[in-house]
Amino acid sequence: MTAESTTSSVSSVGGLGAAYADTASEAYRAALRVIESVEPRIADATRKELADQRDSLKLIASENYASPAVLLTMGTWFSDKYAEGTIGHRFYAACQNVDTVEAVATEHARELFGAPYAYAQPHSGIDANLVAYWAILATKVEAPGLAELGAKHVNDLSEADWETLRNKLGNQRLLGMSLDTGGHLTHGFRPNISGKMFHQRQYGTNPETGFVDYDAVAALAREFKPLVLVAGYSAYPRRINFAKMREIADEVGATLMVDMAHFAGLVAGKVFTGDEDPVPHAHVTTTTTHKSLRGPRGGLILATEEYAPAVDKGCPMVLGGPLSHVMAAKAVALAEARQPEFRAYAQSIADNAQALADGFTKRDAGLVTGGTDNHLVLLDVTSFGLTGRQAESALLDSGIVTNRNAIPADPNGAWYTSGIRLGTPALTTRGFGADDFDRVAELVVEVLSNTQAEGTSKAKYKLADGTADRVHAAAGELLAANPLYPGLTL
Ligand code: DSN
Repeated sequence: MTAESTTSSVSSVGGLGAAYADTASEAYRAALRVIESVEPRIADATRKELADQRDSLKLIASENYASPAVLLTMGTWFSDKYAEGTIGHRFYAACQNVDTVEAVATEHARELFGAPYAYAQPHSGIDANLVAYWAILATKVEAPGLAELGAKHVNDLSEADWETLRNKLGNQRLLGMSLDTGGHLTHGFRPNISGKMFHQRQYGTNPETGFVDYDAVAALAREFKPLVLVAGYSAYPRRINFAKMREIADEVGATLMVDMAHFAGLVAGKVFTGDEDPVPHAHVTTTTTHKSLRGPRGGLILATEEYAPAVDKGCPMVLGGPLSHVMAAKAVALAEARQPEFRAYAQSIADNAQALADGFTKRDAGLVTGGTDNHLVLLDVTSFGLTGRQAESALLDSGIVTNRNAIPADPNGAWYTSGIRLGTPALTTRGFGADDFDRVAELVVEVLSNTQAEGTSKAKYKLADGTADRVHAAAGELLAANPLYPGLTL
């Protein structure tokens, strides 16, 4: 695909391009005038946030730019409505329009991902994962426990029987990917609630290659016998074979839960298909909607018929009242993701990540696993003599927004780290192509090569004079050629 075709197909979706600029400008100017009349500091911060986002190379792998259609949908009176319960079955009156919103969002989600069931209420990815865990516990532990005790509902149990069942619910096992090899903190990391509510074990990656070793995962699963096997990642630069993960889960009688938050856009855009598409293989799939999927900040769950009834009770089981204004924006974003242009966008995310990885490799910058085949790269900055914290700060001084991230067996721990995670979804939305990402790699290497750690500090650093200004100016050229919300003026 040429850079030109990428740009036009990406920018035609949901008003990201110039065609909608006048209408969006009018809407935002009016909104800012109203906000200004009540709290001018918030109007100012809102204007400044757009200016800052326009003026920096956003490489945070979990961020993106939603369309004005998605953003505008969030600013409505749906925010004022309580709607605990689910479609057609609410604990509040007058939810007829929320029912429409939730029905449209879940219909788009089911059709986009080919899932039997979708749940659009989770407020975030962590909420989605908590609902999923409790839905699995409800299906696999609570329901059979009730049947064994001859009861239909937990409220029918005696104190003693309820205590027995509660102990069973709190005595289950979860196996997920470790944080330092790319897993997420909700996948059984001890400081997170997932590591406290389950007995947990963590699988890692092969220390030589950095890749997931399915035989090692299977061996651990056979020994540990988890109720839940979690697959998915937030900092692993490779694809996962979900068919193999399902085989492992089936062999040990586990439920396979996949957290596809980072790569949902690549699934929606059919870059990940077959064994790499989690939805046909997982019992329950969770995601956020704001990363590569390019929607509003929130969560979403897909499930098989077996788990659907328990997931559907996510509110009030785990969640507070649904954010109906955000569910409405999820519906709009999912409608956008069903357009053919979104497939071109998703393919460009992956092509651009490849170009970014190649750009680092040819400049001798070390990447965890030696490259990427998804939307992110994990740069090992120890070869520059830096911690992730120093590298992140020096890049930020130069107009390049990244986040520090642990690498496998990180000697600097999860706070200072030894890595920088860089993703392509946001700049691909702006229209960046492969040549632009090669230049991004060049600029990142230029900054890191001109940064020195100060003494033994893991945080302090010195950037050679002139580097920040020079790189910021070079980044400005790339940004000007690929404007964010072209034509939108406040
Ligand atoms: N915080 C998100 C990320 O940056 O990957 C995941 O929750």
